Amino acid sequence: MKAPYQQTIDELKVKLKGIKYGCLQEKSYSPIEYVVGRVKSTESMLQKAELKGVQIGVGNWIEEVEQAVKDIAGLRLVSRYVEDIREVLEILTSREDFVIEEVKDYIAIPKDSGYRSIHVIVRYPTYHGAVKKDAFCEIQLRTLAMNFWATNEHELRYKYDQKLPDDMRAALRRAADTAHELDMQMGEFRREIRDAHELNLQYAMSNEVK
Ligand code: 0O2
Repeated sequence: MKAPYQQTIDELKVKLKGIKYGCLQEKSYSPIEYVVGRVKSTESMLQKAELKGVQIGVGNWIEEVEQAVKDIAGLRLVSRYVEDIREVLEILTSREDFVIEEVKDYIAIPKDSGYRSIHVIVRYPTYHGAVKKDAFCEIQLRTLAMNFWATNEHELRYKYDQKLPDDMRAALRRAADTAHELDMQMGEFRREIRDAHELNLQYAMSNEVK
């Protein structure tokens, strides 16, 4: 049952890396720093399906699991700047090799935990054996700072069996806001560098004309 999802990850990883290398070739900069992917563990998949009301082992339960859990296939695109994430989202929206089902913008409205990211749920056609199968895949778009926070918070949550103590939850929320401030500051520095670079170019060109 998981094979088409592994294939989805393998194929989309190559395609999304194509965005990175194409941009690097074209303008010596890529809005994607790196791409990672995984197929969800069976345990985590069944747990999530049960939370969403699927009765495991009853009726058409495998199909129900696949409908309920949209991140059996999961890819993550990590960028340097929030601006880059918006650019990547635009590129994904223009693609014709998958259909975007839903976009969840947890940067505009962060989760209560402080989690920030953009999730793009896509439907991707795989050809497995002689059969065509549309597989859902969740593509998470994060900055390096968002990913640093989320990776640590995820690990802590598992350590505490999903029940983080209140003081730790509050501290993690503050840390998420700090990571967001850092993203904003870095974005500002980048704009300043870009403006200075453009001024230099204009100055050099005006001197050439003289
Ligand atoms: P894992 O281990 O990453 O696979 P919904 O379908 O909207 O009812 P769902 O399916 O939970 O809700 O989707 P959502 O909210 O978009 O979250 C899916 C994934 O986003 C999670 O997968 C995490 O990877 C990540 N995520 C969401 N919220 C948080 C958060 O508060 N902290 C961290 N660190 N990650 C988060 P799973 O299933 O948790 O597990």
